[in-house]
Amino acid sequence: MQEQKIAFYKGPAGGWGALNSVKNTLLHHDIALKGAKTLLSANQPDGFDCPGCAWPDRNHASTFEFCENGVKAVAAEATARRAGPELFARYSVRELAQQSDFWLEDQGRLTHPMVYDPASDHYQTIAWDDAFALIAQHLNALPSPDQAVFYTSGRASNEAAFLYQLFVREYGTNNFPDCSNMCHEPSGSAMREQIGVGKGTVTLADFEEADAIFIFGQNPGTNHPRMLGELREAHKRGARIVSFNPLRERGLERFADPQDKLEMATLGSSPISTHYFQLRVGGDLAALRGMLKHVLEQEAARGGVLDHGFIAEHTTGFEALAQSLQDEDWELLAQESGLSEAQMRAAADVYLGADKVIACWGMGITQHGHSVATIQMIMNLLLLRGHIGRPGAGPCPVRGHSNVQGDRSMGIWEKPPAALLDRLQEVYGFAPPRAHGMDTVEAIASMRDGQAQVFFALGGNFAAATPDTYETWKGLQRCALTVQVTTKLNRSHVVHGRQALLLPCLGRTEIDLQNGQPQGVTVEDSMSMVHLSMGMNPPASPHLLSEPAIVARLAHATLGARSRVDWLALLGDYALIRDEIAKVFSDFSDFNARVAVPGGFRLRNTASERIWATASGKASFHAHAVPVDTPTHRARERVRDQRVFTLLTTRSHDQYNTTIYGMDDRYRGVFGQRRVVFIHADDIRDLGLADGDWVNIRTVWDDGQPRQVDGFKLVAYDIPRGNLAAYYPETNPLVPLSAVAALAGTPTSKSIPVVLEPGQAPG
Ligand SMILES: Nc1nc2c(c(=O)[nH]1)N[C@H]1C(S)=C(S)[C@@H](COP(=O)(O)OP(=O)(O)OC[C@H]3O[C@@H](n4cnc5c(=O)[nH]c(N)nc54)[C@H](O)[C@@H]3O)O[C@H]1N2
Ligand SMILES: Nc1nc2c(c(=O)[nH]1)N[C@H]1C(S)=C(S)[C@@H](COP(=O)(O)OP(=O)(O)OC[C@H]3O[C@@H](n4cnc5c(=O)[nH]c(N)nc54)[C@H](O)[C@@H]3O)O[C@H]1N2
Ligand SMILES: [Mo]
Repeated sequence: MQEQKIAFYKGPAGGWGALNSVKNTLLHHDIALKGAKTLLSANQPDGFDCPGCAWPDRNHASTFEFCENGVKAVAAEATARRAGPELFARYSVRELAQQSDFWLEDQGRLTHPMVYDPASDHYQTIAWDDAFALIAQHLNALPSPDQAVFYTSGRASNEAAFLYQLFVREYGTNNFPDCSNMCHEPSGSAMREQIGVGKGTVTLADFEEADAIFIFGQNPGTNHPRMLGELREAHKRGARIVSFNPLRERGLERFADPQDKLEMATLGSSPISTHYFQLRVGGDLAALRGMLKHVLEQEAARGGVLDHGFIAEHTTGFEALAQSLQDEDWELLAQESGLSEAQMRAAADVYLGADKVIACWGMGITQHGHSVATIQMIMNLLLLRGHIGRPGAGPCPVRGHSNVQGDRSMGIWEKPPAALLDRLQEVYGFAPPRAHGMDTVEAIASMRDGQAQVFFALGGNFAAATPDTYETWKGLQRCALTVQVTTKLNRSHVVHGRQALLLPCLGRTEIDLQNGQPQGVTVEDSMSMVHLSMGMNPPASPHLLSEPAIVARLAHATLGARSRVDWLALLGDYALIRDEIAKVFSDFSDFNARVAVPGGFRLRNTASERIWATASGKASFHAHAVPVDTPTHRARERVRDQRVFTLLTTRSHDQYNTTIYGMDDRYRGVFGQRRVVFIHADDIRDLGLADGDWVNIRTVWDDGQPRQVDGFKLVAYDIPRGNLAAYYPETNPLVPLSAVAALAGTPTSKSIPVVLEPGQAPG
């Protein structure tokens, strides 16, 4: 077993640490030269799109952009390890369920379609056609199509996602819970209302021009490493980089580019952030109110601060916002944000000193009860000086999964706009269901309550990624059938319905042959660039099907002659699927020709042209008060005899969401372990405990249901008092199903009210 230690990390993000980690990854997966070739093709014009994250690529230039966590993602898929029928013969599902998430993933790629056999409690092989027939039989037997749930994880290609939503809507439901519900849903909700578009407006070219970049609640050193390259260049040009984060994240402080020979030879590194505001968890809204107040005060004092022309021509709601800030109380803002009045004013001065401002944000903003309001405050800040729809400026929600934005563009949405449904009806002649479907949290409740009966997942790991783990498990286990389209073994395969199928698919790095011709798929990155992705490795097994093939064959099996779509014909050539996409979505007109250009094309974004697709035809300011009645506030009212903390759950450096690559979190100094909880040293002392002691973590919630995880080690850390941080997914049992963001339904995984009690090392 690996040594467990806590050792403060002194090096920069990137650098030799990253190269060393890559070497170990390749060794572990037994990837030699083949791996090198694979890696060099990531994000290249004729290669595949890196499945790591949604950060865009620099012009698909000829040099390989080094990204440690991209390498881990690609290597995990290209691994030489296999989880074939022998594995399932050897272990019963009960035995598999006792293994760790790390162990399950580490068995390697699935090779055959498998069906659960209740008599032996083993998965057994099944022929593809029999698998599709079984699903079709279940779907067609349901009293209502709304009793089936179709989950999507954001790695699915545009082609797979388009066919999927078409099939499911022709079948008769809008039940499309997806990973976006747990991720950037609040960004979409906030921005659509405000600027008429639920996506960011900036491109990489804007990063070259910005003179201030604000980063709220995001850890790019781990989750979007290639973003550090942009930030480093911006810093070198003299741009201000302002981070808001309760934790001191190494990747936001210093970075060494492994491709910079001088930096590597001299052990040098570049600073990233010029300003670091270590605010309280959930304190961003208060901090933003402070910044806005300072901006308005400066306008009153010296004038010429606001972009009055922009405000008058392009916006509504300014007066109400100004009014609400007038009597705002600095003391309240300081108390709720954890920043002093001087710090909030200093942050606002950076904003005022810049002509071109970009604001980025991630999960530290979206996974709170008041996330939509916080995002609207970020947008307010940008709008005050017209930082949208001009070069070098704009909002930049940094998406997670590599095609999560594309999946939404393709119609994977439980609340489809009427225009999309009208168009589907026009093009295909069936009547799509009009009622909104269930999001992730609603789908869990429905399964748990015995209503939804069939759960189908196009990728992802529903059993581990979702909140209130045991509620989710009850739900999945109550289903008549669960189906997982997937590349590797995970928790969702061992927590299953009465009948269960594992359908193994090609990964994005693999060659996809249809009719003997290699097929490419398309993806859309976080900046609305759409491009082609061609796999180049031989498939992990000859029995795999592509995701489009699985969806099309399932649609054919389920809908048969009653379908208006010739599913199998579409499958023969993915260019035909793209023609269908172009028919339904005008933004994708001439799709095949436009995507044939290396690097692809950018989807139109009306807000970046200062055209506002909102009800009023203008962009809007929204005044939001500081929340003083959050779950933590309420828990502190109720629990007087114990200290109530706000727990944030986050990713380590060695994981991809629920996929655990390793047990280290290098930049935070944690090695060989994951059951740790970061806490301020004074809070440890006040609890009467010591650094390294074991604790149990218990949620304080109002439904009487116990939620607790046991055996976490206290790690004294640079984090505000009253706040805790621990890793996801181990802490998901703590997130109540009913704890969701207002107007977005996103689980509030970054603000869980909890108490700590002395515990023991896990046995
Ligand atoms: N290697 C790797 N890459 C990934 C992923 C991965 O797991 N591994 N996941 C992908 C996915 S799906 C996503 S969505 C993205 C996620 O990427 P991120 O958005 O970076 O998500 P987290 O790791 O959850 O980190 C959130 C950051 O927000 C901070 N934070 C927490 N609470 C608050 C708060 O209240 N206010 C502020 N200002 N900050 C806060 C945390 O300290 C942490 O630095 O990354 C994508 N890329
Ligand atoms: N507590 C807490 N919970 C969270 C979060 C948090 O920060 N804290 N973050 C949330 C966020 S932002 C997200 S996006 C969700 C993630 O939720 P999901 O997207 O559901 O989870 P992943 O872990 O990304 O899914 C990994 C699985 O996808 C499968 N897979 C990998 N590649 C492919 C492929 O090419 N095709 C197919 N079909 N399958 C593939 C593999 O079997 C792998 O086990 O989790 C959310 N949950
Ligand atoms: Mo995500």
